[in-house]
Amino acid sequence: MTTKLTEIRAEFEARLAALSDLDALEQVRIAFLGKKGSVTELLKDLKNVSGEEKRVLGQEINLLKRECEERIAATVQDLKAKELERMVNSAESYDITLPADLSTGSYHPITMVRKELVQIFASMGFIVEDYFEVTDDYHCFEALNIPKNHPARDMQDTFYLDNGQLLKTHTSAAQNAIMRKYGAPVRAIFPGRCFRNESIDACHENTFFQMEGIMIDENISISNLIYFMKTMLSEVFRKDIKVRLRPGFFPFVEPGFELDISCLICGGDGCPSCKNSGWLELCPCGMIHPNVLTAGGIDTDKYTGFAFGLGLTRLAMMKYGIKDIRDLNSGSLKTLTQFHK
Ligand code: FA5
Repeated sequence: MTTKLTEIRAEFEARLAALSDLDALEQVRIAFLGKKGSVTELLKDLKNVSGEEKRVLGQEINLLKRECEERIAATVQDLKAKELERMVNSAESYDITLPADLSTGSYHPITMVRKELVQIFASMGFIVEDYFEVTDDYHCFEALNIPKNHPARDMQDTFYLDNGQLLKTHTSAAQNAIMRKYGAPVRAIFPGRCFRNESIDACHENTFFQMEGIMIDENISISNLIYFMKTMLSEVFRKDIKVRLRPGFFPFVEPGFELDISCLICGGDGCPSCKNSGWLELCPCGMIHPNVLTAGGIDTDKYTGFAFGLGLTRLAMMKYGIKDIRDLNSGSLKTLTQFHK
């Protein structure tokens, strides 16, 4: 058996020295250490030996097995390093002078409407701000005149973190921070991702986008609000669309409105995308409540302002004729790339 052991060791070294890739190395591993490999067979044959001889041989075979394993692991590293070197030095390396392949990748429909809206509002003097997705109770509710236990909280259940923070339910959560950052006068929009713990259907998602806007200055009135909403909608849709403005309650505005558009999927007849009403709630808005201005450090004797919270995801649905909101979070390239211009 000792002679056999020496022969196997020599054969293993010879085969290792002759191979040049990982596939061949795997074959060597199977031939020596696999279920029916020669080293494994040696170990099985030990059962036919007894006493002191069995102990000594057992140690020698296990030593050979360990040697083979270590030699294989080292050869793997060696082969990988050689392959890398070959790729770096060969024609497979990048030619950075080649033109970019612009066919790969496209903007998500929500990104496309967001970019368009940013352009529209920037041209009207609005600054564009960003805000966190994780915030706290104060910014999401209390600073917006929604104290604890206020019934309006029922409309916006969210996801709470162990540290007491929460995922923002609406972009209005940024109002206070923006008022404090810029003071008055200010015109700002702030698009962002929102989260709600609610059942999803063709027009409701648990993760969706809104775009908030505020304008605070001397003598701002509902006429200014209506002007900006009309301008925004006509620029986004570039066609006449039916709009209705009706009273709406939000504790952070007074008066408050719901701005709905006639559903562009069914033409107003009613379908799952508009909950069969023919209308889609798109952009609630109103005059900022004095309590909210005060919380943001704004002098309410001098300044008034309006705010709106546009449903960006729903706007993308209407603009691109997407019947089911869930398609927008689907990650399906087949669905999402077809809107790219
Ligand atoms: C709000 O979130 C208020 N913060 C809006 C606001 C801002 C009012 C400033 C007044 C002044 P509401 O919950 O209605 O309101 O949501 C606003 C819009 O976001 C809706 O009209 C709708 O277009 C969109 N939206 C709301 N919930 C969802 C949802 N689950 N999935 C998709 N879009 C939604």
